[in-house]
Amino acid sequence: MKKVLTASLAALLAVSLAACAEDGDSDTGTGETTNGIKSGLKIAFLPKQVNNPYFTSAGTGGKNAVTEFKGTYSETGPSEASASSQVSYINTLSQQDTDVIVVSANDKDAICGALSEAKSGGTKIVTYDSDTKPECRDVFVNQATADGIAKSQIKLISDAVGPAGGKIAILSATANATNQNTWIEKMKAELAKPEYSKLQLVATVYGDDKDEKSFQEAQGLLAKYPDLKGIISPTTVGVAAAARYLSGSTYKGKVALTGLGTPNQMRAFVKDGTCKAFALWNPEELGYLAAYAAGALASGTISGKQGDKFTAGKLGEFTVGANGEVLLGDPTTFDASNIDKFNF
Ligand code: RAM
Repeated sequence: MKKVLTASLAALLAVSLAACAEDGDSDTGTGETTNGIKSGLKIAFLPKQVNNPYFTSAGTGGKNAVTEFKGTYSETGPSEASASSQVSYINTLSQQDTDVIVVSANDKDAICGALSEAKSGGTKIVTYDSDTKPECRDVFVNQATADGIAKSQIKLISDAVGPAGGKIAILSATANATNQNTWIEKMKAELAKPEYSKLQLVATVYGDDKDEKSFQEAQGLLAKYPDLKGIISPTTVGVAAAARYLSGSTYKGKVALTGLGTPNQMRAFVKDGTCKAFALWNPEELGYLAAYAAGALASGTISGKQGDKFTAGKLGEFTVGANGEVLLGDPTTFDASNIDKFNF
């Protein structure tokens, strides 16, 4: 009798184990977590470049999210943010049957073909930070509206330069970066408004998101325009390098600096008076949101069409907007009064 019972128990166990295996390896045995995201998804982050603290923070957020919904997180990418440097990574990731590639585009056109191929092979594509063409991805997770970023950058430089105005310049990242070029275009439109008529944009230069090159470009701007009144650098690499140059030069405190920077890289320069104020969103939250969008796409709870809704863990519910865009929120402005409250 005992033998018979044991045998039927074993059979029962085998049946339920088989059911679990079919559904995937989630805790609930249904293959889904509470956010409706399947467990076991392979999510790969592909930043513009791997050795940039901004993308390291975004990666931390991405990893936290993927861990929450029990997927496998990985990060790979080039060390230089050049136009076509991401293509071979995209090809490899799609050959490895990655469920979602989460990519910040160095160039909206250069990666489009590789992304489209990956898509036709079944990989979902999320862009974050810097978009490709809408038809080459499923969803773009945008940090803040381009309009909002541009308005805040121009207001910050105008306040820092003061009412007399004068010559200003932009120190950007790479010449092909989708995000940078959108912001520059919007900043130019903002500068055309009557309230900014005393500010004159004399140059836009590119530091390629390389520290040394950005430093040299900042130096070059002052050599060419010794009467320059301000620099806007909408890149975390550029603004930190320009701050380092200005802070060690005779221009410290005379040439205003603002941009998009991380509080940790800019803290010393706010304290020594090189930069009064700058802005940024939280890159960790950007990565976290992008990972949840990736999970929702790969689980089929969203397709990327306008009106689709998903829950991004602790950040709450988000809705996909026009052109498959999901918006994180408003950027924060950092200055001496609040910079010590942030650690990224
Ligand atoms: C750099 C990169 C990134 C940009 C930030 C503000 O890290 O260029 O794409 O969004 O700066």
